Amino acid sequence: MAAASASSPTALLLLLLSCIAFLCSSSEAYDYPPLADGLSFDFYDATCPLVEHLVRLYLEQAFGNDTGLAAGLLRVHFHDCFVQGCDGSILLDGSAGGPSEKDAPPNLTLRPAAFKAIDELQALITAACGHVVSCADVAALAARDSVYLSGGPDYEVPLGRRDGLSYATMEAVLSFIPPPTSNVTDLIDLFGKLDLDAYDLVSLSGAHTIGIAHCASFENRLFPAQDPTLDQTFAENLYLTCPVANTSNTTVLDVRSPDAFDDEYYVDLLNRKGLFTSDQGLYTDARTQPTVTGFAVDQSLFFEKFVYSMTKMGQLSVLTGDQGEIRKNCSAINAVDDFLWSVVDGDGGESKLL
Ligand code: HEM
Ligand SMILES: *[C@@H]1O[C@H](CO)[C@@H](O)[C@H](O)[C@H]1NC(C)=O
Ligand SMILES: *[C@@H]1O[C@H](CO)[C@@H](O)[C@H](O)[C@H]1NC(C)=O
Ligand SMILES: *[C@@H]1O[C@H](CO)[C@@H](O)[C@H](O)[C@H]1NC(C)=O
Ligand SMILES: *[C@@H]1O[C@H](CO)[C@@H](O)[C@H](O)[C@H]1NC(C)=O
Ligand SMILES: *[C@@H]1O[C@H](CO)[C@@H](O)[C@H](O)[C@H]1NC(C)=O
Ligand SMILES: CC(=O)N[C@H]1CO[C@H](CO)[C@@H](O)[C@@H]1O
Repeated sequence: MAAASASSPTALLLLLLSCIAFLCSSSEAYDYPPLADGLSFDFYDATCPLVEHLVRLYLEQAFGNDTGLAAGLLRVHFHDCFVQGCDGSILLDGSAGGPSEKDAPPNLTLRPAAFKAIDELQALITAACGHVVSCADVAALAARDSVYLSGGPDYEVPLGRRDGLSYATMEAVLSFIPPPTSNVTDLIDLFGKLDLDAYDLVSLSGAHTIGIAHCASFENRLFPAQDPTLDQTFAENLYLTCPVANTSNTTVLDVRSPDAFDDEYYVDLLNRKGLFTSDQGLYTDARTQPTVTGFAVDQSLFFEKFVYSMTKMGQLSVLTGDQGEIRKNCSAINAVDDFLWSVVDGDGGESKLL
C-alpha cells in the first residue's frame, strides 16, 4: 500500500521532502511531561510561524556580544515560573503602585540585559506577526535557546501562555525563590509546593552549569569560618575573589566549564566544588546524591531529565485561553485600550479556547 502510493513521482517527492524535514529538524526526540490544558507545541504555527526562528537568530547574535546573557535569560524564566506561575510578571517594571517582582531582593541580581533582550525580541516579533505572542512565551523560548546555544539540548517548548495582569508581591517572591543557603530539606519542601520532586530539583539545579554569582550568595561558606565541605584549593580561590565580606565581586558557578551547558556542574559537586550551600548539599544529602552521580557520569541522561523538568517548570500555573493578555510591551501591563484591542482582535489563544 505504502509502496504503491510512493510509486507516483509526486508521492516520491513528498516522501523525500518529509524525510529531509525529519532529518533537518534539529530537536532530538525527548520525553515530555503531559502538556497543560491550552498549551501546545504548534500554538503559533498559523499566527506566527517564524517566532522560533526570530528568537534564535536574535539570540545567536546577542550571545556573540554577551555570553553571560544566556545565563541571565535562563534565570529570568526560572524566577518567572516559580513566583505566581510562568506569566511574564517578572518582566514588569516597578510602578508607582508599589515595588514589582523585579525589585524584590532575590531579583537584584537578575541581569538588566536579559530584560532588555526580551523587550527587543517582543518588538521584533510584533513587527513580523502582529500582536499575538505573549511575553511569557518569549521568555520560555529565550530560555530554551540559552540552553541550546550554550551547548545543551535543543527541545520543544509548549506555547500558548498568556501574560499576567498583576505583579507578584515581594512576599511571594521571597517565599518561592529559595536562598542559596538552603539545605536539601528546605529545597525539597519548596519544590514540592510546586509539584516538582527531588529529581526535578537535581536536574534543574544543573542550570548552574552556566552563569555567575556575587560573593554575597556564597559568603556564608567563607565567613565567619570556612565551610568544611568545601574543597581546600577551591576555597582558597574563593577567598581571593571575596577577601572580605560585602564586596561586589563575582565568580563563575561552574569552575570546570563556566560558559558551556554540560554536566560538569555535577562533576564539580563530586569534587566538593559546588558554589552554593544549595548546590553542594545535593551531593552531601543521601536522597539526592545518586542522581548527582548519575548525571556526572552520563551527560545525555542529564539532558534528557533536564528537558523533562524544564518543561514541567515551564508550565507552572500558566494562564491560557482568554486569561490575562498578550502584553505589547513586556515591561508594562497593556493600557486599557490595548487590552480591549487584544480581546477584539483575538489571537491564537482565544480561537483555540472557543
Ligand atoms: C535550586 C534552587 C536554586 C537556588 C538556591 C538558586 C540560587 C541562585 C543564586 C543565589 C544565583 C546567583 C545570584 C547572584 O549572586 O548573582 C543563581 C544564579 C543562577 N541561577 Fe539559580 N538557583 C536555583 C535554581 C535555579 C534554577 C531552577 C535555574 C534555571 C532553571 C537557575 C538558573 C540560574 C542561572 C542560569 C544563574 C546565573 C545567572 C547569571 O549569570 O546572571 N537556578 N541562582
Ligand atoms: C553588540 O555590540 C555592539 C557594540 O558593542 C552594539 O552596537 C550592538 O547593538 C550589540 N548587539 C546586540 C544584539 O546586542
Ligand atoms: C535545614 O535548614 C532549616 C532552616 O532553613 C533548618 O530549620 C533545618 O533544621 C535544616 N535541616 C537540616 C536537615 O539540616
Ligand atoms: C574583590 O573586591 C575587593 C574589594 O572590593 C578587591 O580589593 C579585590 O581585588 C577584588 N578581587 C577580585 C578577584 O576581583
Ligand atoms: C555587610 O554589610 C552590612 C551593611 O552594609 C552589615 O550589616 C553586615 O554585617 C556586613 N556583613 C559582614 C559579614 O560584614
Ligand atoms: C515599556 O514600558 C516601560 C515601563 O513602563 C517603559 O519604561 C518603556 O518606555 C516602554 N517601552 C516602549 C517601547 O514603549
Ligand atoms: C533588573 C532589574 O530590574 N533589577 C532591579 C532589581 O531591584 C533593584 C532595587 O529595587 C532595582 O534597582 C533594579 O533595577
